[in-house]
Amino acid sequence: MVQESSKQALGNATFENYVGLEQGFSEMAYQLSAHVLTLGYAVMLAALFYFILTIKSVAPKYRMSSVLSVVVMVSAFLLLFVQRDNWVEAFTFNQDTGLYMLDPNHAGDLFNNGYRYLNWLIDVPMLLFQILFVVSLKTSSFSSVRNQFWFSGTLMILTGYVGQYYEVTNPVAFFTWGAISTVFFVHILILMRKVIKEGQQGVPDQAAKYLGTIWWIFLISWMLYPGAYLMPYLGLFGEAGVVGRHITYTVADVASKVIYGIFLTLTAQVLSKADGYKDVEFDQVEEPAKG
Ligand code: RET
Repeated sequence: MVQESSKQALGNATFENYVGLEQGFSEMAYQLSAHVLTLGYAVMLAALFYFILTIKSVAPKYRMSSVLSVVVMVSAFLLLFVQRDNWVEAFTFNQDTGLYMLDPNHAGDLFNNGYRYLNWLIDVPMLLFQILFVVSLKTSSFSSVRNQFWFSGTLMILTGYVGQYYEVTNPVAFFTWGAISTVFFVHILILMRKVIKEGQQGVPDQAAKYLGTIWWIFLISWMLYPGAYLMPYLGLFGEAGVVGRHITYTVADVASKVIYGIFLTLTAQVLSKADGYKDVEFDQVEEPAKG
């Protein structure tokens, strides 16, 4: 699917670079990619304020969930900022073709999604631990679930990180590493389902409902990442695939980090109220002064 001469020039580079060298990106595809990457880090910064400003709306025992969201927002903001920079630096406008292209004599970095994978090494364990500070486990042990989340989360990403280097040059290595990564992913899904089911027992209806929504947000958004990994094999080896990957990652990032975190905050607010917690800043305003 790619020219042999490009393989010699680009080696293990990801398919974005092959498309940039052989086909180029139209103005729309290039700008849309840059804008989607920018939207990603803008959302992380906005959501950072949400998680800081709502921290006192939940009882102290649930606040670690907000703290972990803050950690995730800061690390995702920085990474997505760098990722966007990497995109605009890698391709330059070519006046002869009217397209943004990879210059064969290009001196800087090629485009690479590796920053994302390394960011996930921080964010995936944080996102998995986060829910353990909101739900009360009935039969499973907190430390055992935490360690399994950490183990499988880390190995899922490291194996995927190795695999993504082979997406153009060595499909066998690409799919083998991808399959190993998927084993850890399935383990995480099973564990998360169990955590949510246990968390739904004995809590107010509204909290159980929110936890049900969290399961679907989690399942769908996390499945988008392997979808983006497979993008060059989905019949989209061209600018549509490149733009499609940026959009997929951004939707997945916003859902798996921000929307998931907001629903955990909402769940913790319901549980806090049920525990008799009153938010000093908001609740006093709502209730008229007595006397
Ligand atoms: C990889 C490699 C191919 C197989 C599978 C993968 C799964 C990745 C996932 C990533 C989730 C990332 C999140 C980041 C948030 O910051 C590594 C792409 C199954 C599920 C939630």
